[in-house]
Amino acid sequence: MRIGFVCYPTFGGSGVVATELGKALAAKGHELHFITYSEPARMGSLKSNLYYHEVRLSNYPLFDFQPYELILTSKMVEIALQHRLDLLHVHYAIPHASAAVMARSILASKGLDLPIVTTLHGTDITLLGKDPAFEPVISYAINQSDAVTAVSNSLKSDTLSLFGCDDQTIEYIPNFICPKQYNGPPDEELRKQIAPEGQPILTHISNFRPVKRVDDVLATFIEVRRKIPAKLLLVGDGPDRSRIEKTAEQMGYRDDVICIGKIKNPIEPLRISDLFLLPSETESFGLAALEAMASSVPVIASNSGGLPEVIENGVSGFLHKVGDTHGMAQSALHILSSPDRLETFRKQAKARSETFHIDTILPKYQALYSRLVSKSDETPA
Ligand code: GMT
Repeated sequence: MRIGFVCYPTFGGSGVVATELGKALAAKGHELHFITYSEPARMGSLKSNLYYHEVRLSNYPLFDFQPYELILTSKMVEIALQHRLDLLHVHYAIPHASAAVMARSILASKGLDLPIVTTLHGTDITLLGKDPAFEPVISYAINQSDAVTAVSNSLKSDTLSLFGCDDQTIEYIPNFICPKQYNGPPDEELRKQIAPEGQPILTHISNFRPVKRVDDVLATFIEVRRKIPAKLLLVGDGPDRSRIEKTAEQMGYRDDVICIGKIKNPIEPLRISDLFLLPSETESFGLAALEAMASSVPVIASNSGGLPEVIENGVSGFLHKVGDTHGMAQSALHILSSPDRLETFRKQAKARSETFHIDTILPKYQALYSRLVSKSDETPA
């Protein structure tokens, strides 16, 4: 099959899922065309049936704001015609789904029938979907897509209640991991740099947006640190990063809180971690938590959104109410206070992550694509 993929090429979970899915499909012999404004962060080395088409913005002086959606739409049309695509799979509703709906209409006028799959990832529904500035467009694009998938049951039910679609419209296909990527040994040098005296390392990885509640990460860590020696490793960047760094310093934890900023591959810091903290306000799935578990790192998280579908409370980590940093710190101390218990949680986290093995999830996407493509072959042009 020749498949077009549209996603955010950045470090966000939706881009990671799209890139890993595209790479796995290419490895199965499909021809994959990524249509994005820069090369997806996790793309790695190019393979013969994996292509990247850049959406280049115009610098026409009249535009105060670039009409990105229109440029993207035109690029989708161009690539679909040039490579005779069988299907277009867009990740994240805004503006990818609405651009795809328009591209499909243009292509139909040129005799090409191109089914669209839209995968909803979270904030496109839970934050932006509620915003009247976007709601009518998202609603239309979801209802016009040939198939819609959601990465958790929680996101599926949020979408159904926000947009009033019927239950059959949205298929639940969870995110996944490729376990072999996580199996290497920890970098002991790096571990020593972060925690020279072998202190436990608590890690948080995110885009440091308010929805991640990074203040709660710090509050949880400080409560743990008051009881035992420990280090907090912060990975990523975003609006709340410098405030958190300043707060850590003002509270006297400058040497214990290490911020390494954005990195391409989060697996290295995960491999040297003992616990992962994800106290988000909401999280449709929590791919970062799944990646931590795949690296044998138990997770302390909030029990919101799709997180309880990923982390089993008391088994692969612990879940607490949003904002309950005391509970989170107690759970962290409970796990860290016994090496045997930590080892048990590590094994359980790893085992849980394997239920999201790509080999289980990939066939669900392939089945969906086959259904849509065979349906479009039956439809007279
Ligand atoms: O978490 C973010 O803000 C990034 C966002 C994205 O679109 O990349 O992540 C969302 O999609 C991920 C992949 O499906 C999910 O694992 C994250 O839980 C989801 N984020 C939220 O719902 C806040």
